Amino acid sequence: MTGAALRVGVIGVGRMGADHAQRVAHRIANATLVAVADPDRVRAAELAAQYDDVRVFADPLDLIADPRVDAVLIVSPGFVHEEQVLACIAAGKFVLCEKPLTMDAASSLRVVEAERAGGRALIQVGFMRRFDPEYAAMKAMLDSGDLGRLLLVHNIHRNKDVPAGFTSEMIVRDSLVHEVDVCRWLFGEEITEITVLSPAPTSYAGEGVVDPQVAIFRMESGALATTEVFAKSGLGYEVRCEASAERGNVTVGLGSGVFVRAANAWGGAIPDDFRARFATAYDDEVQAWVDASRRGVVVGPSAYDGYAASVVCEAGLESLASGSPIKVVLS
Ligand code: ISE
Repeated sequence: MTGAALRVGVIGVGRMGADHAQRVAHRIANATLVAVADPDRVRAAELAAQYDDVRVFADPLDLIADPRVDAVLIVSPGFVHEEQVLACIAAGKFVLCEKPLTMDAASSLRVVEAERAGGRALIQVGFMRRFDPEYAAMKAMLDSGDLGRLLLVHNIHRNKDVPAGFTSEMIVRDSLVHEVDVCRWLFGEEITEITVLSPAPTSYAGEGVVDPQVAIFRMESGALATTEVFAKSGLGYEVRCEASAERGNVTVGLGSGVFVRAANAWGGAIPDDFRARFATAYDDEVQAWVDASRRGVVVGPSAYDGYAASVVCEAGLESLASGSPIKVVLS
């Protein structure tokens, strides 16, 4: 591509789709928001009306096929990702697909194979924590070797609340999937076994929902990682990670940036949700995607990373149902 801005179409106009549309329109260099698509055409039109010259499609496949769209940001629900990502591959368009890549291992593998068959990497998966400045600094610190070998990782992932209908399976596939990627990335190894335990549920848990959950990953080297994943913690959005290595440890997500003393209390604010906590990570992720797409390459989490996370989550769901450790087998 030449010096022209990347013409981006956004599929899905829910809260994260609207957030990404705003980002592309106002905060990302060398990109233009040119189209939005959603089966809820009215909502899509309302979003488009906030910007100049943004076309509206009810059918996402029409947006993908539009020759005036160079690259596609998929922010639709996971169960339609496979069809949409495959259409982007067929159209030869770069795509940033929000997690999960697809709903299960078999469909994620189909995506990986379709991309390979096309002979060209086109897919980045939206594991934005890799772009968060704190997570990136932790990764660099661990990779420097100064702290010795990484032995243990402890993650905390708490949502204040989740939309109605958020199931136990979604806690694994939509929330825990981030820690699956974080651990594969920090260790630079695959997860070989997953156990998902069901602690006593919060009384605010949805009907029949296992909330919170505790996941244990066994890594190839034998190292372990733990994650508390909580859908309705009630408090605020909290994501922390502590990595314990042979000669020290690194913690991110303490949120100790701004310290306030007021109203007989001291401390700082806890954000309501991930859009605020990870705003910089999302900006940097989308900018990296735009820059790479303009150069004709893919950076960041790949389709294979999305596939590996799907395999781990599928095993995690089996473990959630049985309470037993489940081996993770990648093709
Ligand atoms: C949500 O879908 C996200 O992707 C957030 O990053 C995650 O923290 C949250 O748990 C998910 O529900």
